Amino acid sequence: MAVTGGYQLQRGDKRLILAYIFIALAHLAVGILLGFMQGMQHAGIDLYKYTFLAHYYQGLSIHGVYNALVFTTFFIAGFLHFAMTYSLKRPMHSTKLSWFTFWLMTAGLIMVDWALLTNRASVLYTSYAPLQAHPAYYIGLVLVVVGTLLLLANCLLTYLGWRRDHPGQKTPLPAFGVLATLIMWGMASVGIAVQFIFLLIPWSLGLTDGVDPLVSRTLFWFTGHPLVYFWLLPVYISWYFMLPKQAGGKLFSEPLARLAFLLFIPLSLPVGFHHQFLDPGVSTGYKAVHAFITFGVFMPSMLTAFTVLASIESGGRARGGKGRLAWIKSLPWNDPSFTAQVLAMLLFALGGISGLVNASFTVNLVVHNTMFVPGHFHLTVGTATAMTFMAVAYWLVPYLAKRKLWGRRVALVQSALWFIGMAIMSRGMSWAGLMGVPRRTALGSAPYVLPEWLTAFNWMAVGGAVLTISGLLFFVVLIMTVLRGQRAEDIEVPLAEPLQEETIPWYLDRFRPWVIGAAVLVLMAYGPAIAQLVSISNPASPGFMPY
Ligand code: HAS
Repeated sequence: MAVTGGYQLQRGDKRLILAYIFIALAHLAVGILLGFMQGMQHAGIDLYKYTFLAHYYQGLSIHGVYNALVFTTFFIAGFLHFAMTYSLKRPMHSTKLSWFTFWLMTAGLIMVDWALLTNRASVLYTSYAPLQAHPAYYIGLVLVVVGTLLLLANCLLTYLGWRRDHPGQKTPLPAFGVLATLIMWGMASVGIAVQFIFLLIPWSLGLTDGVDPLVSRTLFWFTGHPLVYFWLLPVYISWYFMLPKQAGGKLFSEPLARLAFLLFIPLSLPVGFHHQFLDPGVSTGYKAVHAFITFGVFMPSMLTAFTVLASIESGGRARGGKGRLAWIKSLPWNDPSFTAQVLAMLLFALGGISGLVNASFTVNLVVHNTMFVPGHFHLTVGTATAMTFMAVAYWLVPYLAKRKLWGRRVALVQSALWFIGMAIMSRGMSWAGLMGVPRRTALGSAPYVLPEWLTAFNWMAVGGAVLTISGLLFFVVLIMTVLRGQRAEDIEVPLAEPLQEETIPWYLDRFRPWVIGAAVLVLMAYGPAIAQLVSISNPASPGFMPY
C-alpha cells in the first residue's frame, strides 16, 4: 500500500477517529442483519417473530437509519477528521471542540437508538410526517447534525490557520475535498434544521397541534438530496486522492478533480424536487427546473468517472502494463482495498444510470415509490459508499491500530461477495420495481403479490444472503486485525500526487464564489416555490403512530 506523507497523527486524534469508526461499524453490523431479515421477509420467511422487534417497519426504520444515516455520518466524521489533519499536517484547531463534537453526536445517537429500539420511532429514515416519532428521536438527530456542523467549524478554523502559515500555497487536495464536502453539507442542512426545530420537535412535544406534511417533506428533501452527496464526496476523496496511489499511479488531473468537488457545492442543493415529482402542491415549472439541475449534478460524477479511470490507468502503465486494455491486468488486484473500490465503481456506474432514470420527469412516474428506487440506492449508498468505506477501513484501521491487515485473501473474498450480492439484489429490486412492486412494504405478508413477482423476490433474498455473509467476513477481518494482526509501526497512508504539477486558477482553490453561486441558485430554484408552499400551508395534520 503506499507511501506515508511523514506526518504522525496525535494519539488523541487516532483515538477519536477510531471511536467514530467503531460506532459507525457497530451500527452497520446491526443494519446489515436487519437487511437480511428484510430480504427473507420478501421471500416469505418472517424472522422478526424470533426477535424483540415489533414488526417489519420497526426493522426497516432501524435498517435505514443505521446504515444510511448513522454508519455513514460517523464514518465520514472520522474519515474527514483524519483526511483534514493528515493532509494539512497539523492537528485540528481545537482538540476540545473535536471531543465535544464527538460526545454531542454520541449523546444524540443514544437518544436515536433508544427511540428506534423501543419502537418509538418507526417512521423510516425519511421521517415523513404525519408519521410521528418520540421527541427523543428528532432531538437526537438534531444533535448529530449539529455535531457535523461543529466539525465544519473546526475544519474551517484549522484551514484558516494553515492558510496564515502557508501564504500563496495551494490547499492540499484531501483537505480541499474535506472542505468542499462540509461546506456543501453546511448549506444543505438548513432544510432539515428548520423542519426538525420548527415543525417536528414542537409537534412531537405537543406544543403545536399539527404539521403540514407537504412543507415538512419539502424541507426534508432540501437536505435529503444533498445528503447523498455528503455520503458520496468522502468516497470521491478516496477515489481521487488515495486510490491512484494504491494503483501505483498518480492523479490524472488536479484541475478536473478540484472542479468536480466545487461543482457539487452549487449543483447538489437545488434538486430536491426530483424526490417530489409526484407530490401535489409543487408547480410543474419548479419540478422541471430541479429535473434540469439534476442532469447538471450528473456531470461532476461523469468527470470523476473519466479522471479516476485515467488515474487508475496511469497506475496500470506505471506497473508495466501495456496495450489498450492489457494494463488492467497489471493493477494490484491482490490489494483488497484497491479491488473493493474498483468493484464499487463498476456498480456505481449502474447506480448513476438508474439515477438518471429516476431524474427523468416522466419516467419517474413509472418507478417512483417502487422497488426500483431501493435498487438504485443500494448501488449508490449501499455500494459506492459502503464498499469504499470498507475499503478505506482496510488500510485506515491497520494504520490507527498499528497492526497489519489480517486475512488479505478473506478481505478479497469479502469484497467480491459484496459486489456479487449487491449486483444480484439490486437486479431483483430494479426488476421488481419495473413490474410495479411497491417499496417499503412487507411484501412477504401482502395479500396482493402476483406470481410473476416471485422470481425477483428470490433474487432479492439470495443477494441479501450473500451480502450478509460478506458483511460478517468484513467484521471478522477487522476484529482479527485489531486482536491478532501483526504489530507494525509503518503502515502507510496512500496519498496520491498529481500527474503534472500545474498552476491552479484562483477560483479552483477558493470556496466563496461557489458558495455565493449556490446561494443564488437555491434562491432561484427554491425561493418562490417554498414561499408559495408556506403561504398556502395548512399545519393541521395530527401525528400518527400506526405501528
Ligand atoms: Fe439518487 C433517490 C437521482 C446519485 C442515493 N437516491 C435516491 C434515494 C437514495 C439515493 C438513498 O432524480 C432514495 C430516497 C428515498 O428514500 O426516497 N441519484 C440521482 C442522480 C444521481 C444520484 C441523477 N443517489 C445518488 C447517490 C446516492 C443516491 C450518489 C448515494 C450515495 N435518486 C435520484 C432520484 C431519486 C433518487 C431522482 C428519487 C427517485 C424517486 O422517485 O423517489 C447522480 O448523482 C448519479 C451520478 C453518477 C454517475 C456514475 C459515475 C461513475 C463513476 C465510476 C466509474 C468508474 C468505472 C471504473 C466504471 C454519473 C464515478 C472502471 C475501472 C476499471 C479498472 C475498468
